[in-house]
Amino acid sequence: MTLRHACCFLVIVTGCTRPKPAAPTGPNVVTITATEYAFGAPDTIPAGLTTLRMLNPGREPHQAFLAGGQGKSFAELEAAMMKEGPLPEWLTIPIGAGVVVSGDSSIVTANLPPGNYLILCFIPSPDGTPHVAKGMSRRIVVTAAPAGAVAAPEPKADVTITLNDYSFTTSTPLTAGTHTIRVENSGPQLHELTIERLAPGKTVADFRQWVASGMRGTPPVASVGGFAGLDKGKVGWLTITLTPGNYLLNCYVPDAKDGKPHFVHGMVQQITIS
Ligand SMILES: [Cu+2]
Repeated sequence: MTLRHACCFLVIVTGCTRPKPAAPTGPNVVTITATEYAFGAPDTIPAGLTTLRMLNPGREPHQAFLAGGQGKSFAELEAAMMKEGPLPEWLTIPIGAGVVVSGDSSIVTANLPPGNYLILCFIPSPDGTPHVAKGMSRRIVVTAAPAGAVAAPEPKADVTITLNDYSFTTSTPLTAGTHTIRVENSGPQLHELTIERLAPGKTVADFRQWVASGMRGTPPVASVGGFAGLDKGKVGWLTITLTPGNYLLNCYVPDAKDGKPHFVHGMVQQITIS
């Protein structure tokens, strides 16, 4: 064997035995920090199964959801998200941390397709202005996963909540403690899962009455977290710790047809956690 041949041989052998890229043991973890009125986040993240760790060191409650659309520019996304009424048909929200109160945090997981996204917060300030109008919008690019990348295993869930037009279906009653909830949107449109604690003595009827009165005065509910936005046919995971009490499962997404929040169409359900 000549030296040249030996080299080729070595190259071939090395090529054959090069280990395959190791399968990730879990989702890619991305930290988003929400304050008044801005997000701290990376500019670019890879596509694939992603966990958003949302921290709120601010004073007001915040949310953080990713809004995109296939082939859409940042300018197109920004113009669409500042408009009121029904959301554009092309809009996609693959992941989002529901309302997180001051000093709290949230963990949500979902598969992120590549594209341009805005990280957004629509929670209103005490003056009624949604945070997005105060500048709470940040661009983030999700880049395509490298060829041959191995998908991370899905989180293990102990309960499934299915979102429908216009209801929630829970596979097994929620109990006190920490749960990873598998959230499935069976469509036919975008929905969300917001978990709200009812104030002592209050019921879903008080919530409806509060809405009917223009949401004035002390709200009968306080959000404890949720999965903000989930495209139809998609699945996400919400890890949350719940304490005993009366709660609402709620959806505030504006309807695709009339622009009214989904709870107006009946997508609000009272549950008791013990
Ligand atoms: Cu909904």
